[in-house]
Amino acid sequence: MGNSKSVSLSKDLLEELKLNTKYSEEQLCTGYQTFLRECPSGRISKQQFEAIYVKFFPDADPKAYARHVFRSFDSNSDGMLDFKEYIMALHLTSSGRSIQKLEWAFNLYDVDRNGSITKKEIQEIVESIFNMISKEDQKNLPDDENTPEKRADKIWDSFGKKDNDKLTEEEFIQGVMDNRNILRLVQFGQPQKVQERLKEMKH
Ligand SMILES: [Ca+2]
Repeated sequence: MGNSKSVSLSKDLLEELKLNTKYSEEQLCTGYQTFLRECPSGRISKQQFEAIYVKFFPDADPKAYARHVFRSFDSNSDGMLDFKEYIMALHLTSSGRSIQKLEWAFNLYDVDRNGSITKKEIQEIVESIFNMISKEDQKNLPDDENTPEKRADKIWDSFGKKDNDKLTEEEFIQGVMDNRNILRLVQFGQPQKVQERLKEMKH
């Protein structure tokens, strides 16, 4: 097998990822081997990234959400993520309210990347989150948040904003820190399925 040289993660990158994520050295190293097997170029394309979501949400339509997540990590907009960005995506999309996760959530909602969030941007992301929830699960949502419109209204009201106002990053992070209910509304509540992807990489 002439081409079987194993490529390992550089020590610097490994240390950086261990420091900034919840993943162990073993998970990161085996994850890297699996990543290289599936993406031999060392980078994952938007289409491959979407395919992961499609695989884990067969009952829903996760493509729009996957595209938004991808956009929020593709800082130079070249349509590719490297291993570091990919791992950060897995890490930051899991629920929690560390500053790092909230900064990412702000970037997710700032669709046009102009540094503030409008109500329309909230609606766009909330709609993509709704597409991830199966019709069956949507039936169990409370009355005032069981459509994308209602949920976006509720979020916008919780921030104390009027329709044409804008939300800065500081206001967004402060609002979510102060109010667990906003956190629940802005996050996608089922990241476990995507997280399973990394566990799979253990083999
Ligand atoms: Ca914006």
